[in-house]
Formats: sequence, C-alpha cells, structure tokens
Amino acid sequence: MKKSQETANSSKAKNIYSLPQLGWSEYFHISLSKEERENPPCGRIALTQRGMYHVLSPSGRSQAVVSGSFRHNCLSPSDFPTTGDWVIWSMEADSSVGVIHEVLPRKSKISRKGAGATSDEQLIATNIDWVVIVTSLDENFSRNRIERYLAICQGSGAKPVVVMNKADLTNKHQANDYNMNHESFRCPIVFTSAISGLGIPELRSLFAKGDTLTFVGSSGVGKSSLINELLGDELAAISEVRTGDSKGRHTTTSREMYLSNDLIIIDTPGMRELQLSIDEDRVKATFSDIETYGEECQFTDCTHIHEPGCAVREAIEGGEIDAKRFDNFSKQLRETQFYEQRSSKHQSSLGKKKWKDRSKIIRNIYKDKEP
Ligand SMILES: Nc1nc2c(ncn2[C@@H]2O[C@H](COP(=O)(O)OP(=O)(O)OP(=O)(O)O)[C@@H](O)[C@H]2O)c(=O)[nH]1
Ligand SMILES: [Mg+2]
Ligand SMILES: [Zn+2]
Repeated sequence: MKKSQETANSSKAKNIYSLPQLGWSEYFHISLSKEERENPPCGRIALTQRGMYHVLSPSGRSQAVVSGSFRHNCLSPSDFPTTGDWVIWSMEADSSVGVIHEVLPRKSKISRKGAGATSDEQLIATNIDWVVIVTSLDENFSRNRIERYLAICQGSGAKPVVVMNKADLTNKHQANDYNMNHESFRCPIVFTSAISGLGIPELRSLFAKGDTLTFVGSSGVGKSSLINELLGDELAAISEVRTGDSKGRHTTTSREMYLSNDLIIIDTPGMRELQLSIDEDRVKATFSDIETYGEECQFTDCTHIHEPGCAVREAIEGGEIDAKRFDNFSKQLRETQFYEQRSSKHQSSLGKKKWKDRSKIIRNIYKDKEP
C-alpha cells in the first residue's frame, strides 16, 4: 500500500476532521488568543446527551463533559453547549472523556420558547448559515407554520430557505399555487422530492462549501430523507408517516450534526409545539410590508381591526395585502404579547422569591440578636 493511501485510509477509519471541514471560519479564529491560534484547541458539538457532549475535532469524535467552573458560570440553559457550538476543550492523556472549558461566541443561533410552563429560551442549533424550513405537500401543508418558522429565523443571523417537499405527490409546483410568493417571503422557495430527486440540485446550489445548515419542520415532512439526499448517504434515520393524517412518528429524536464533503448539516426532531422565541419587533420585521402600510394609519397605535382611517384594512380590501398573511401577522403578534406577559410574570415571581429569601435572612439576623 502506498504511503499516501495508507494515511488516507487510517484517517478515514479514525474519522479525522480538519477544522474547515467542520465549518471553522475567521469569525471563530479571531475569538482565540494568540497562543490558541497556533493550534486551536477547538472542536464542534455534534450531539448532546444529558450532560454528555459528542465533540468532533482534528483528533476525531470524542465524548466530553463541561468543567466544574464552566457549569458554575452558567446562568441559564442556553449558556451550555448545544449542537453546532464551537468549544474550547481538552483531553487528558489517560482519560477517555474530554473536558469542555468554553463555548466560543455564537455566530448565529435559532431558538424557541420552552415547550413547557417556563418561557426559557431553548436553543435549536447554533453557528448556522442556513435554516432549511421543510414542509410537505400533503395534508400536512401549512403556510401559517412556514411563517412561524420564518419569524424564528428573523434576527438569528442565518438565512432561511423554504422547501416544499414531497412534490412527487402533486403537479402543482408554483409558489403561487400555495398562495405564497417570493416577494412576501423574501427567501428562496424550492420544490423538492426526496423520493424522485426533484429539486435537490437546485437546493444544493444555494449553499457554499463549508456552510452549516439546519433542517426544521414538523415530524414526517421528510427532513431526514432530504438530508440523506444531500449527504449522499443514509446517515439520518427515517421512517414511514402514519397513514390517515400524514403525521410523522418523531423518528429523529435528537439534534444531530452530520458531515458531507462540503456541507455540515444539523437534523432536528419534528416540533410538536412551535412557540415563538421572538419579540414584537421580530414579528413586525417579518411582516414589514404590512408595517409599511401601517405607517399611513390615522392612529399611531392602530391595531388595524376597528379604527377609522386604517391604511392596512384599506390595503386588504384593495387586495394589496393578502388577508391570510394579515391574519398570521395578527396571530403571531398576539402570541408574543402573551409570552411577554407570562415572562414578565415569571420575572416578578423570581423577584418575589429573592425578596422572600432576603427577608428570611434579615429575620434570622434579628432572631440571633434577640436576648
Ligand atoms: N412521497 C414522498 N415521501 C417522502 C418524501 N420525503 C420523505 N418521504 C417519506 O416521508 C416519511 C417521513 O420522512 P422522514 O425523513 O423520516 O421525516 P422527518 O421530517 O425527518 O420526520 P421526524 O424525524 O419524525 O421529524 C418517510 O416514509 C419518507 O420516505 C418525498 O419527497 N416524497
Ligand atoms: Mg427525521
Ligand atoms: Zn391600521
């Protein structure tokens, strides 16, 4: 065996990754100290499993935990490493588990509100260049859902692309057939089929070498199937959707990063409860066309529902604003207001708890002083 071939084979066996292959860029490089830049002690999180992190780095795939002082300094769940993060880490010679010391500043992130009672931010993926919003052209299709995902991308630092998958099930392949147009979505819309391969080259042509993509969308729309098409490999697990309602079975259960020759792809589980991790400003930015009309309303705080001299209602009646789009805009706006109220309630109850703790301490001090 030739020497070069031998190295190639052994590096394949150990899955050695160069930093650029993992999506490394100048952005991360400049956040390192001068000494660290010589030989960056960095790796990228491919998977997180209850406190255990899978790190891909020039020394292969390893498992690691966060250091004690890192944990101590974390103030919220989103400070912990997540899939897509770059970390500074080390591995002792006699150990099989590495230690993560730091998460490098995130270039971009997409997140949502926690699915439970708390309003904590839940990170979906970080350091991504593209969010691939997948929907399927069966009973599962929902334009409203696409607009919610677009709102999540707003201000995330990543570019969105809308993918209309399962195009083999229909012959309607125009965005207008679905009451969507490129101008109001302000992002590419691509029709694909993971079964026939339709649209896959068009989708691929959007991305540059070394880009990181994350796929989001409901369970069963074909995220993992499309990822396998792009990877040219069956790495992500897929399974049949239920017959009857086209709903998926939540085949993908964790957020995991995969590598192809030129792309880094993060698969995510279908979301059950899509909550908006966004504020009013982000919704307004997503629907800026509506906002532009709103500037002409007679009242500056016009809700565009019943006020006289409302330019938005006029535009809807005149067919310049799509009524459905306005409906989604109002729905999202109401929802953010609900979350804002809830999170301020949560904040004030935290404040109360602190105050209670403090008054307990004061009571105890006085108790000690009592004769
Ligand atoms: N007809 C058709 N079926 C597809 C297409 N893409 C995926 N499917 C099928 O849809 C089902 C679900 O695909 P998955 O790739 O597992 O869907 P997913 O979005 O990853 O689902 P979760 O992991 O549960 O979130 C599988 O049976 C796929 O074979 C497509 O383009 N056309
Ligand atoms: Mg999947
Ligand atoms: Zn108005």
